[in-house]
Amino acid sequence: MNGLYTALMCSFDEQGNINEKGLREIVRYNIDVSKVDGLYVNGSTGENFLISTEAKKKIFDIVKDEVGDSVKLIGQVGALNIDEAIELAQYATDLNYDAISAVTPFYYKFEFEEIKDYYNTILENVDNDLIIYSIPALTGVNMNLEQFGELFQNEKVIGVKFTAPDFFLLERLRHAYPNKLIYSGFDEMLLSASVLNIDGAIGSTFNVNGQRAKQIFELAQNGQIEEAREVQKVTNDLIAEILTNGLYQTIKEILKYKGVDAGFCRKPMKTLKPEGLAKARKIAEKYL
Ligand code: NGF
Repeated sequence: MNGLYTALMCSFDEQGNINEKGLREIVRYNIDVSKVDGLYVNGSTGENFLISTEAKKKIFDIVKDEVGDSVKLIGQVGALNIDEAIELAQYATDLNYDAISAVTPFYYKFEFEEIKDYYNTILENVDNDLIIYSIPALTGVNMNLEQFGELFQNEKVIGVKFTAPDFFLLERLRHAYPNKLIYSGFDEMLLSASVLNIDGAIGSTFNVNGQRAKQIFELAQNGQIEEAREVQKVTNDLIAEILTNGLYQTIKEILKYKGVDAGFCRKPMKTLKPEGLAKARKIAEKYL
């Protein structure tokens, strides 16, 4: 399960329906061009929290059908409705997803014991391994070293997608849990996380910048830090421009520039105006 995983985008039409052809093209681009090691399906980048349970299942189906066993698949199933999370966990498992992942429950300020119960309940109902999806900036859920340790006591919790700029905690986790998988979640911090000996990374910008991300990770693993720093610098120039123009919308426009039918984002995400579209094209021409 080591390596680089694209947090997969989904192609939607202007009404917000899944564009199956476009989704298959995004998958192929990631595998054939970016050559990532795996896909993280129905995460934030997949606009998971904006779509129905049926749509999530359909995306799991299409991606598995397109990928077969060629790369690893992690299915994000986390939901505030725990029955939905279990249903999706079972669904992805039946499709032979290599692991499931679940975002920490958010919105209500859950106590840690409730969060632990959420993960253990999902895992009691499914025969698969789970990766915790920790993204405090979006969920408001901050867990400390001891709390991660408590979640890791469940053997089926095999790791964490660590999307936070807390390198002290990341280093402590790596040191304390050498046998758990740690994936970095912020693409702009990939090198900094890689030198701490993470097992891989999961990122949205890998949809278009996967080759550079792989270089950063591999160079860092080989101790070629100067070279990795240069690639991270270009990557961060790219990410900075993407972020100022609209993260997911711009990645989709770059994919379109590359000939991939990446479609639109679902409401309430905005549609880029002509200036934004022109800017996205300029970014694509400059970096990709
Ligand atoms: O998009 C976000 C939201 N984070 C992603 C990634 O952590 C999300 C990150 O790649 C993800 O993996 C998922 O789809 O579940 C950023 O987009 C990137 O570093 C640019 O800031 O924060």
